[in-house]
Amino acid sequence: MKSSQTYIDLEDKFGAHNYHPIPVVLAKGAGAEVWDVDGKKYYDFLSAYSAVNQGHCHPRIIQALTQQASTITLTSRAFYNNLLGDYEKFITEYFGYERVLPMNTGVEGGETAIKLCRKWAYKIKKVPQNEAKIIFVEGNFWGRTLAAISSSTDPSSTTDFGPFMPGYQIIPYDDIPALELALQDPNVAGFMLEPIQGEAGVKIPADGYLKKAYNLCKAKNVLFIADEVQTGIGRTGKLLACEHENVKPDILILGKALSGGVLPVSCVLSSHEIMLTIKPGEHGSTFGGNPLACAVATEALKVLKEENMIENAAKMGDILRAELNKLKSKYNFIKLVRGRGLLNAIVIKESDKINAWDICIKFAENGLLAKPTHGNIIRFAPPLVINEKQLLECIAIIDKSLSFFA
Ligand code: IF1
Repeated sequence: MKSSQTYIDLEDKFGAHNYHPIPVVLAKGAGAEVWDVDGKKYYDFLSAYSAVNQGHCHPRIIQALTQQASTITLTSRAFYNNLLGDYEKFITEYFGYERVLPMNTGVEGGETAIKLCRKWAYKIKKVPQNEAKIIFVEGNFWGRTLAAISSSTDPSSTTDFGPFMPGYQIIPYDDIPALELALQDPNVAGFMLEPIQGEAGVKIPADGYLKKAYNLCKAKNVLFIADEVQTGIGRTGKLLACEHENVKPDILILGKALSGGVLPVSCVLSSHEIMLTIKPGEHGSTFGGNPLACAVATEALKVLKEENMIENAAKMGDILRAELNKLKSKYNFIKLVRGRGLLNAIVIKESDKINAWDICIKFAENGLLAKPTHGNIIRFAPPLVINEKQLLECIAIIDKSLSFFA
């Protein structure tokens, strides 16, 4: 059997160096737990960046996968397949939208949303050709393509990758007056944001921000585009994070947990009016809407509701934050605890003695996997299937690990 270091060395030697992982080599997963190549067990507090909300290798999703995989996997959209129509009916009813456009990765969902918004701007809103503008907020993250990084304010995403996409305006996050000002431009077609910023460090806007922003967009005939790739599908204790403020986006982007982390599956949901502005041949993808993805996504959405994962996320999230707040009183280097449902983070007061990376290494030693973001923030986002007993075990691991730095 190869040692962990052998696998790490192979990646180091033959792979691109575009990641800096925690030095743990995972080989198996089930529910909220994963095992490394030596058989050591960990609780997964990242959930593959919220893609495995339904837990690792959920038996029903894997059953749907294997059954469909041995029947037919990919037909392309040059022909119809016998799953796509049922899936489209199912997912639109599930989220309360009229139409869906299936894609694969989250970033393609974002690209699709922006193309739809621009098309709508020219065809329906009658913005002059090539003048349509999309507003983004500072700290946004929606992937790594050139269109996505063109809206980024993070130098590690943008440096030496220019030139960038025109037609964007970036305003401060959680700032209603800034949005009001930006919306004075009649060529604004859309406002795109994450209802809770993930990559920025689980940043929750002030109460009422989403609702006010939505109403301002409506008043100016501007599309409200929600990137719920990370926040959606039960993660925050509601099916969608926008539901916390009763906002229904004009365009909704989903990805990650749409497949339970089994395959890259994403989609954009919207209305007849917006969706039908794109005509045959104007947008698509080889794998989008493939039968395997349809089978997997349908089952992933079914288990989420049938196994009450959304309610569990709300309940476990409340317990997790209550316990983390107790630890905050115990360890003065924890500056802040924040989150909703099972999308949470702690902010570390860094010093020459303490940093988030070392804390995560200690967590891993003690059997819990988490990853720092933006230096001093640690995200806590276990699969939504975690139970109370497991969660309390995790709190004990976190406590024990933090005590090492006290
Ligand atoms: C990486 C973070 C998470 C996303 C939102 C779209 C996408 C993402 C809100 C694109 C992707 C990722 C990608 C991952 C790290 C990651 C991430 F650390 F950056 F903040 F999830 F928390 N919209 N998020 O968060 O989806 O194309 O990747 O399927 O390694 O870059 P994708």
